[in-house]
Amino acid sequence: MTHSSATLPVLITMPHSHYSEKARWALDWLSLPYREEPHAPLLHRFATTRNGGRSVPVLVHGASRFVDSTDILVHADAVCGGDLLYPRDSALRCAVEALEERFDDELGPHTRRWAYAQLLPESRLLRQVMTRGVPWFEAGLLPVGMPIVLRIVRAALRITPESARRSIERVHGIFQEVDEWLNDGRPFLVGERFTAADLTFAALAAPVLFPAGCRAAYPALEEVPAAMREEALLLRDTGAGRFALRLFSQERAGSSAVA
Ligand SMILES: N[C@@H](CCC(=O)N[C@@H](CS)C(=O)NCC(=O)O)C(=O)O
Repeated sequence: MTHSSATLPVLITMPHSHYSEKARWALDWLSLPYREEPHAPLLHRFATTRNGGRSVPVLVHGASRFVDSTDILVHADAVCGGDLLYPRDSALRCAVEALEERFDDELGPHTRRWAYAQLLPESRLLRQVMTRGVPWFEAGLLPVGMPIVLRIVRAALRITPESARRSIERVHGIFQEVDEWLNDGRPFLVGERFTAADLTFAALAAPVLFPAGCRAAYPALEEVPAAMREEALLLRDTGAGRFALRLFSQERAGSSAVA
């Protein structure tokens, strides 16, 4: 597929966002060329609201705007001919959509809350990952804006030691469920091949696994607080954790992003 720069889809992201990694992975996996436009937190709102959204990712494709990661995957799959991330078979497609929604609504918010709770005291480390690839003036503003960003994140995600503990318990619960599904030896969550359900599970589990191959900006596992590192190693060593790491190593190869 050829795209002139005028029709090249633009993916608006934040460097450390796992929902952005979900959309980025889908575009890469489908080999759909796009240009990524990463923004620093808070400043991302100038780009997203201009395009009718709030959160990242947002995909701008010609005259169309997709302001939710699932809508981006569905659109990209259709543009590439369909029956790729979403099976054409309606029963299989329903199963994929149900799992994607479940991971979007439960797994994503809980991995994010727990990861932020561990990293909020590590302001320097967070600033490094939050500015990777963003415009220079946004990177320059973030040191000044960091205290307010951290305060907003803590309030918006209702982060307390107690809520962080509940979130990691919920993550363990979902991992256990996925372990049980995989126990029958199935290679993927739905059907015989990689789908949006697998991709969504692995991308949204990334903040607790730090997988090799993940293109969201994360600190190296050696740099994070010891308690976070130990939890990540524990989760990596579960059936669901190993499954997510395998998906990153087998299904997250090339990038179709255009510089
Ligand atoms: N349902 C949305 C959730 C996206 C989301 O929560 N994005 C976060 C980053 S991981 C965000 O942009 N938060 C800041 C904001 O809402 O302005 C999707 O799937 O795209």
